[in-house]
Amino acid sequence: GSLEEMSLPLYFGWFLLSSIQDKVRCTSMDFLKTLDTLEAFKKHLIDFTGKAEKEVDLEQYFQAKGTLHCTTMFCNYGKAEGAKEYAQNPAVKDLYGSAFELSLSALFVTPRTVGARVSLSEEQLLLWPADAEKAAESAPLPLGSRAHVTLGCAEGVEPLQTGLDLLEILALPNGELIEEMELGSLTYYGEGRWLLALREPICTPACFSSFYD
Ligand code: 2AM
Repeated sequence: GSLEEMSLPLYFGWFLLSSIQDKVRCTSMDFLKTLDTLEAFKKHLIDFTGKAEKEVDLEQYFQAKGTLHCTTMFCNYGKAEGAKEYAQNPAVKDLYGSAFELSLSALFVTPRTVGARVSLSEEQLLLWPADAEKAAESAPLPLGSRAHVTLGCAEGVEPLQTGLDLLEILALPNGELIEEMELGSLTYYGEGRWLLALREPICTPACFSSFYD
């Protein structure tokens, strides 16, 4: 490709401040630890193990992937559709390198991924690609629905899956409210899909930037 194509990153996104990354990782580990012990979770273990009687250690089940971030646009060094247009968007240019406050409003777990849902502000939505939610197989979801931080993936699962899992959960009409936990209310959506809506969203400083491997 041309030099211009070469200069596009693997992805753009908000990168969580490193001191907050530890806090977010701890919160998610605590959640996994608690989830693991719930009778309701044990009842649906087969979703994770494929076998009814087998045990699962959720903390071991998921592998962490690099620095915590919320991808806005996966550019694949210019090979992804719309990458160049995104990089040329005035909002992207203007806000590149700026600090933001991200609000993590929920944690979710599926047999494939664990992640945090990010609730975007109006200004943050300026950096969100118009077609990110297109991947949803359901009726269209509101702009920004897919915004998330990947916290871990099961063996052999690509991080790309986390956003798809979130879209899938959000497209389901209503889950089964399991219990009110200290962190928030826990809902089960079938097929091993769990969502914890946080009572207090986690607010975290994050820098809008890009990543080159
Ligand atoms: P994630 O945003 O769900 O964590 C590098 O692979 C980063 O780009 C990861 O953070 C990954 O997933 C994201 N990513 C990879 N492929 C993608 C795609 N096709 N669409 C959107 N995001 C993607």
